[in-house]
Amino acid sequence: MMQAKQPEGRAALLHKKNGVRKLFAPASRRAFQDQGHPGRRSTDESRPRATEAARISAGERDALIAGLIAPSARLSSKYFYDSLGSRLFEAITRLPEYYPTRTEAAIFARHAGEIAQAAGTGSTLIDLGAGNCEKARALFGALRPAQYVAVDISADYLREALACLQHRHPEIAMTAIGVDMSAGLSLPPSVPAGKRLFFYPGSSIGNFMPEEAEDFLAGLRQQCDEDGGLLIGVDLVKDKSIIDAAYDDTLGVTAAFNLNALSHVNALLGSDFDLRDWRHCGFFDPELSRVEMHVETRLEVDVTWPGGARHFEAGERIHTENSYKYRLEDFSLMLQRAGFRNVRSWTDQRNWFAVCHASIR
Ligand code: AVI
Repeated sequence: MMQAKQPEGRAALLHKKNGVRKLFAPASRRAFQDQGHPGRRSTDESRPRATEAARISAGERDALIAGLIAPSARLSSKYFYDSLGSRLFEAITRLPEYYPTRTEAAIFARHAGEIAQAAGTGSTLIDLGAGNCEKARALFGALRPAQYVAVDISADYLREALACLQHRHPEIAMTAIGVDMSAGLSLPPSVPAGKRLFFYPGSSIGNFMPEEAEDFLAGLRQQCDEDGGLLIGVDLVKDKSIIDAAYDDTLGVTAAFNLNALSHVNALLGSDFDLRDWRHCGFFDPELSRVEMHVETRLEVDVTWPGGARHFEAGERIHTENSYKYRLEDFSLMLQRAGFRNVRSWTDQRNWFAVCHASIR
């Protein structure tokens, strides 16, 4: 569903769509008793209960509650990205342990010329999950896009970032689209059909289940004319200790990012998750080739929201995210199954991360 045009001018065509992400595989559960928090903390009136239950559709609310009350509780990773969550994610990207962002940036910097040769110049650069728009901005010099379309779930954050970028690059036409891409992406008619270069950096593709990832890529393929293409970053399989550290950092920023999803849910649902009752849990599962993130109760708790409630045992988890790590050969095959051709890839010296370009013809 499209929203009305925003008043801020070129950089502010915002569209919003409430989509429901397919749910992830059931989270594992384990019995756990935290010695530091014995006994049970029950809900009480002294806890803050957020009342900003306005920005959620009935369908999204139902899906959210269905996840919370499922035997293995789950929460879509889209709930990470309220305004604070987007800033916490930005902080994650600067952590010493979180290698993907700086590794990818180094690949872009080192191979910008070859990437531009493969991708061409003068295209409509469609930045999926644009965030602060920094990654695309760094490529403006090499790719020289005619138009820049920034897409992100956090519309407020995007609007700020794009307003600033438009000021610095008045020569590039810019459009912001606030949309939950996990439900699929449909671009407004103002985005030219020809010469579309989809830009999907950061290994966000890893946050889809593999079959969903392939569908998503095939959907992008459908939205390209023959002269279109895709420039995408993907995190590669590597030693577990490196990945574990990236998703459970010493400063606790990833923990804050994960737990903040519960605050966001409180604001949307009017629920009373008390963040003091929950801890962060993030680890790489080599068998499934994915990082799993969960929030886990420190003790037995009851969570309530208008019209419903859920009891959680001590040590019970809510599965909040998967982040798949690929072997480059497998990812290249996935691109081809999705309908892309001429896959070219660039990696760092340690083979930790890959940037791929693929075309249509
Ligand atoms: C956005 N996405 C690619 C990040 C990732 O690495 O899967 C999200 C994230 N979750 C924890 N840290 C970062």
